[in-house]
Amino acid sequence: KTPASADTSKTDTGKKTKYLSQPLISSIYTADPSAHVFNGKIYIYPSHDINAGIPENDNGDHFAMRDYHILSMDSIGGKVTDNGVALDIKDIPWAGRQLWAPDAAYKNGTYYLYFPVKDKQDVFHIGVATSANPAGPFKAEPQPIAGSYSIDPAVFTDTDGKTYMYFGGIWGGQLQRWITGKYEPNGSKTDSKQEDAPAISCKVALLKPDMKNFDGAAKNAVIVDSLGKPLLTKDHNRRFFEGSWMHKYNGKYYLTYSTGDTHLLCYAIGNSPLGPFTYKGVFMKPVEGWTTHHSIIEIKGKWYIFYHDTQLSGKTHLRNVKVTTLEHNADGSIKLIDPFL
Ligand code: FUB
Repeated sequence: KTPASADTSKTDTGKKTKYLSQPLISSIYTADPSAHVFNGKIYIYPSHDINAGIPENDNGDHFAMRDYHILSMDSIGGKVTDNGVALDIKDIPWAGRQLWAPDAAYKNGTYYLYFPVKDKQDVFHIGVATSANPAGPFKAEPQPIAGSYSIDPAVFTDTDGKTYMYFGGIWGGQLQRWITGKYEPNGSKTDSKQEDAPAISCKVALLKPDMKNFDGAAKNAVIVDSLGKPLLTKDHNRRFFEGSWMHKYNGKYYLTYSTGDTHLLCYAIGNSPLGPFTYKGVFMKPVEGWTTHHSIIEIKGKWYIFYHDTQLSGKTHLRNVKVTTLEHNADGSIKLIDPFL
């Protein structure tokens, strides 16, 4: 394993390149960082990557994570604490395998950890666990959230107090197998395969006040082009793949997401948390490693993006989380971030 102090690596072009920022911790591998500020402290809810010895494939079987560790820090640049195991797959009654990217929320004295995991039939659903402490340990509910499916929950509470969950991911995330509303075990392994049809949308569901249930069925968070037409399946540089996040800036709703096989982080802006969202552009170039997954938060008037790459391991399933600044331009666009200097 490369020491955390190393700041160079070979890129695809074979050129030695400096990274924009350094891993937040090197004692364990972490990915998919969902950051929040609770009680004035920064908490990061990441995946905990491990080497399970499973060969890489397009289904993501090599991402065979088994628990979560929550990281915390008093300020950006401050000491990072690993708070130990917050939830173990063995304590989730319905779980089969693969604890993927989580997120968290707070309401009325309780912290909620939302997590995707495959059930015992190998179908991804999203579960919820609760704790009185933002760093856990968390206790999982006995069943997944009714009506939930696929991966990558991102939970956003609007200024009116309503909370929404954005979720979904195609390919290994199985979203393409839910097109009919029920799981098709023999459905496509990648996308819809209908290149000229609208791309599969990220999903959005309003949460009930108990934070443990959807208030009605999840809807499509549709991403449209500048003419108002939905992006198409073949538009791999712009269409949604996985890893959504929502932040509100100057009254507008920014849906940010990964394009997966083209490795970009893009943003689309809407006037409502339910969309539609108009595609605006790329805001982060590809990181080192296949996956790219982020969260965006505001701390004391400054905006930050938490993201991951594979600086420490050089292996796509052994990632490390990072943070850097994110800037909105005066016109509401987001300044393009290059993860390399
Ligand atoms: O960590 C497993 C998966 O990789 C996540 O769910 C995706 O967003 C990608 O980062």
